Amino acid sequence: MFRDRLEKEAQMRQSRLILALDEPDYKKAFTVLRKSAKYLLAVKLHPEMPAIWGKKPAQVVDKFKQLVPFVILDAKLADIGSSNAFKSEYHFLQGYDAIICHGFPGKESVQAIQTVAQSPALAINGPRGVFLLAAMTSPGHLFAEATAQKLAQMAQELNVDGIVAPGNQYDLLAKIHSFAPGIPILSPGIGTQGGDAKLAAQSGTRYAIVGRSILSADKPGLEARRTCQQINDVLTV
Ligand code: O7E
Repeated sequence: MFRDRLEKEAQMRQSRLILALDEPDYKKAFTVLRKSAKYLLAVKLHPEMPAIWGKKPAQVVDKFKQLVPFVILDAKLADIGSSNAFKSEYHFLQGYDAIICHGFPGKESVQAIQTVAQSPALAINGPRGVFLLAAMTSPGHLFAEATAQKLAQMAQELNVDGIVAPGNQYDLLAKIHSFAPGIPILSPGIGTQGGDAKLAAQSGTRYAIVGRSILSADKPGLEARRTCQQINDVLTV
């Protein structure tokens, strides 16, 4: 499974840090990536970023993969199965290693992406990954605990590669972890959105997704190293 590749690489690289490269200036984005790459397991991109940078997605993915093992697409797919299937196929063909999707359209919609991710043509170098979002970091989000519980249980049942859950809401995070103990959690919300890497890791986060606190640091490499170390202090790598 993709999550085994992710875990193996995390241990080899001694990093569980994923950089959210939300920077519209390509030159700046690439400089931050270059300076922090040594401390990163992956980069997370929104689907719009290559176009914002005036580049083709496959070109961006190829270039970034010379610096980090994985490029994850934050597509937050939330459609019916047949649409999720062709959208995810398009994205995987650009070289992305894993895709993030919503679970609220139902099991079949997530399974449609998993089927594409595991198809022999795409999984030639190992299966691609599917991460399911169970709750969000944003203030006033509508993922009540009961909803997050259902989404986490769905993630466990479908045996997805990971769950996305908020690194700035430790109680909810811990509950999601308890509802799907077998599925690793990837957490945004650390740094600028108030979450603390150590507390998140203690509450169930296995991989941290961090953007602005690294992107806006005077020394992004040092900030990436610091965040990477904070997570490693809690989780043995
Ligand atoms: O706050 P930052 O700058 O560290 O960036 C966080 C990133 O995580 C940013 O790209 C945002 O779009 C994303 N994110 C959240 O902030 N909250 C969520 O609940 C979910 C995500 C996300 O990445 O979803 C898929 C992983």
